[in-house]
Amino acid sequence: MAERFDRIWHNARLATMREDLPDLGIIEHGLIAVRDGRIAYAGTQSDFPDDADATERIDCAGRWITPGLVDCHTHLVFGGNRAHEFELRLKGASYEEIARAGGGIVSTVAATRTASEADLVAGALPRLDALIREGVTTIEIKSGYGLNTETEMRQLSAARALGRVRPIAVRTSFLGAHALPPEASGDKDRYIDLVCQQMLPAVAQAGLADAVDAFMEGIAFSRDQTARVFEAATALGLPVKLHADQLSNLGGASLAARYSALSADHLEHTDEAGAQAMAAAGTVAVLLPGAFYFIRETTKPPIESFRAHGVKMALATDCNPGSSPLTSLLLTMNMGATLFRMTVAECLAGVTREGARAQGLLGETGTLEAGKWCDLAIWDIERPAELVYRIGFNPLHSRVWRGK
Ligand code: DI6
Ligand code: FE
Repeated sequence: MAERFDRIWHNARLATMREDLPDLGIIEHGLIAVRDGRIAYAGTQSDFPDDADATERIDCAGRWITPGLVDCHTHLVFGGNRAHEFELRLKGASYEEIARAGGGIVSTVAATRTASEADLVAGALPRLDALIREGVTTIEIKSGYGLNTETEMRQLSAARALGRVRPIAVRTSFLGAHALPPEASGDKDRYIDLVCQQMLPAVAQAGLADAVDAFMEGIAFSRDQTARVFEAATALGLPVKLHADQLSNLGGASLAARYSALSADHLEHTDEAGAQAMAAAGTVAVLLPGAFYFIRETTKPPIESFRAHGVKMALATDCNPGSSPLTSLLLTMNMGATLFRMTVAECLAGVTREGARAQGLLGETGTLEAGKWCDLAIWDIERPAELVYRIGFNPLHSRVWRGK
């Protein structure tokens, strides 16, 4: 009896991103079949049974299909914006001057605290829609602009709500240890107590976080304070990740590796030992060229060292109002290639397979393989390099989420 499928895309060129195939895992005369929202077949057209039965057949006319894109590091949900601060910076104002004038991260915290959940969802939707228009099917969204239990939970709840009003998989990360709120009066240790003893248990109890993140930096939290957050997360069974070595090398990469972090992110100042530790722990390097570009950083992440040690590299937007107001993964790939000298294959893997791995979702998405969610991006391009090469051009033909 002929096998039944819900839908078939034929006459397609597949960049499967499969790890067992070289480069992009290209299949020239490819076909994808879906059943119940999962890929039932992704391979050559000639190996697919002729007599297969499908409710719908879509002729791709030779278009390319990649896995739906994954943005594995965003701060998509926040109140207000910081365009005014950007103007002041262009006129020469320093970070300190802006902070003293009520700007910086504290201004986003104030705007987020006064926003309702509906306000936060409405504010994030245009950003989310911009990403969706480029084929993003899975996104990570962090808290970190509430810095008290109530607002952190509202931010995470808004992130979950986004996944209900749009066809996209949302994974949330609790980032209570992002910055010190004004009411903490400079006492970072006491604030970390609050994060570990009150905020994190409440967030975990409500099932609002899929992972726990922290910002380890001179201007944020120390190695010891970060380790305390990681201990608390681990005790609650939540995986960790880290904003590491962005502005200075405090050994963030190796701390993340010690806690088997899903990912360590930014990494501009990571050293050889950090790269080695990440490789041994299987911690993914999430590179964020948008933030590098926007704050005019000049030290690049140690790409050569990551390659040499076999550290997996993902690329993400880091969409946030202060250091990366970026809502394009296509532009992120171009920046990964131009600013960090990543190859086309590395850039494409960075927004698909490795982005999925960085979220612990490689079993569900990130490559075109039977059994995974049928999340696809179908492109009007002649060769995959076009996705990385063009600047500000979106060749997405259509986007498929869970087979639809
Ligand atoms: N790293 C950054 O660059 C941003 N957060 C972080 O952890 C800055 C966030 C902001 O300025 O709003
Ligand atoms: Fe970030």
